[in-house]
Amino acid sequence: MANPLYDALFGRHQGQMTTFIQLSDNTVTTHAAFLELAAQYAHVFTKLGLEPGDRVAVQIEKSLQSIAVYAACTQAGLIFLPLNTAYTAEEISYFVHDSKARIVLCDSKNAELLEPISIAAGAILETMDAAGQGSFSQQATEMPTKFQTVVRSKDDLAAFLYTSGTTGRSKGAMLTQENLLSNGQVLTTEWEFTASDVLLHALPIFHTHGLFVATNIALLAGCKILFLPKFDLDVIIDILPQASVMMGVPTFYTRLLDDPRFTKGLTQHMRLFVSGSAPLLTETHLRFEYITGHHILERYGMTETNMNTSNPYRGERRAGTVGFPLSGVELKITDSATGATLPQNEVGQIEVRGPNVFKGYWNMPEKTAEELREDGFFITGDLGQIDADGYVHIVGRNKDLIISGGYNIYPKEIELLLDIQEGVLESAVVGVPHPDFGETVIGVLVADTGAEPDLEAIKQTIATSLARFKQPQKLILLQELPRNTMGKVQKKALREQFSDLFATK
Ligand code: MLC
Ligand code: AMP
Repeated sequence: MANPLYDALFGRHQGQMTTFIQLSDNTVTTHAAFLELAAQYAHVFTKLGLEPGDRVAVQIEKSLQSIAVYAACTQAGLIFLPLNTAYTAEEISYFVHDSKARIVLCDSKNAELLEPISIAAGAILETMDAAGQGSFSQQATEMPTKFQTVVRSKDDLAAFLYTSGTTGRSKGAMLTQENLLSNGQVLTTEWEFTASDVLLHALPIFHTHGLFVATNIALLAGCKILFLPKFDLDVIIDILPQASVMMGVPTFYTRLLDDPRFTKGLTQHMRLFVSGSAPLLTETHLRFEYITGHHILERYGMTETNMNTSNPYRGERRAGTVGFPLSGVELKITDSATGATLPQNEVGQIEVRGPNVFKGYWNMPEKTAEELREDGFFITGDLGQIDADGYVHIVGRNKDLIISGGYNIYPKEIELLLDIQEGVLESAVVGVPHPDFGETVIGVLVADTGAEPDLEAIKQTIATSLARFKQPQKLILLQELPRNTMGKVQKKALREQFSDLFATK
């Protein structure tokens, strides 16, 4: 095939008058019309001088047009690099410089802020707002609606997704056409998607879950997407009768369960509810079953690997587990000190291998070597065990990571900023239980001798550097940080000490 990913996701829908996307105002776009728009965008990229393999950094709101940008990148052989809309200019600057992006596509309202950054990085700046309008779309209107698809192989890179790290420096995970395609195909089959499904899509599309799981599956199955800009409880409840499948992070499901309108009657017609990106509490799984009669299907994945495991579509969906390795994915539990495979039921680090596993971190060979073994196994940083029936349980993390509402936050990045604030000697950032987001961020500070750090001023200062969801919900001043005999900060003790901070809604 000329371009395996484009052909499988998009090319085969050429000329099809089937509905691809339905927006919240009920306007629909057919596959055929969508592909014409994507082809026009591919022409704009070419006209701007981009060549296959170039990175396209995109920080725009979720829209039909933003999906067309993804399709255009695939068709033109460009590397799609989506960025969280919550990122600050400082964060964007890092990603654009690190990836050496050739173009930055941003919302018109951020253009003034991002222009100097783009210029400094040698990138072109174009705009696209939430309605899909801007300098980029403007140029597309004059372009032909057909584009000669650029030839690619399955090993060519299709996307970079940045993921934070324990060192505080974000890493660009390099994903190939095969990584995305193989995973999408396996999920489409295992979750029995067909063209008659209707997918309720309220996830952001700058992460694996909303883009490579939800969108790619719908494209592979050829089904319709109810495409919502974000999770809005009222809209979801309103539109649910039109859907057959919904995908979400646990926060989606706890919010729905807390609403009296969410009943068995409202969900009876649904074929499937999928959860992932963060742990779904057993209690939530059971409450969902009690209210709706549906068992949420929980699966487990990550940026570097796409999806690794899933509870079965047919068969027992076991609460508190993430099911079995997907077809083609090998998963083992190993001893973190020796790397030896551990027997069933023993807790160790989760390692995975398969066509889903990424090619490494962009320009970080050492980081790649630390996590991706020569034999192809990727050390996920998650701790788990496999029970007697083969179900994988995630029991913790070997990495210092907080997951808030499905977003990953690495404490190191925040600690590095807190440590340099006036009057601060040192800091520790931990995640504590939160009724809506699962976990939320708090920062514990120790003052320099005799200093009295101004916590409000610190909050304001770090807000210019960190996306809102990473900013500590609370800063707490302590005399000293708890340490073990080796001098290492005991984050577990801090998590326990402050576990009740957000206990009630
Ligand atoms: C928003 N806020 C958050 C937040 N989302 N704070 C902490 N954690 C979050 N996840 C903050 C906003 O900055 C704002 O702060 C306030 O909460 C309300 O903002 P909002 O925009 O109204 O929030 P809402 O729309 O309700 O968003 C919450 C959410 C959203 C849970 C619906 O975060 C979401 O869609 N999360 C999904 C993330 C996801 O797709 N993850 C997949 C990663 S891929 P203030 O103070 O200004 O009011 C991956 C691999 C895999 O992990 O396995 O899938
Ligand atoms: P990210 O790096 O944003 O892709 O997040 C990946 C991480 O999310 C994984 O390493 C896990 O820690 C976590 N994760 C994803 N799905 C699940 C799940 N179903 N249960 C528990 N943790 C999950």
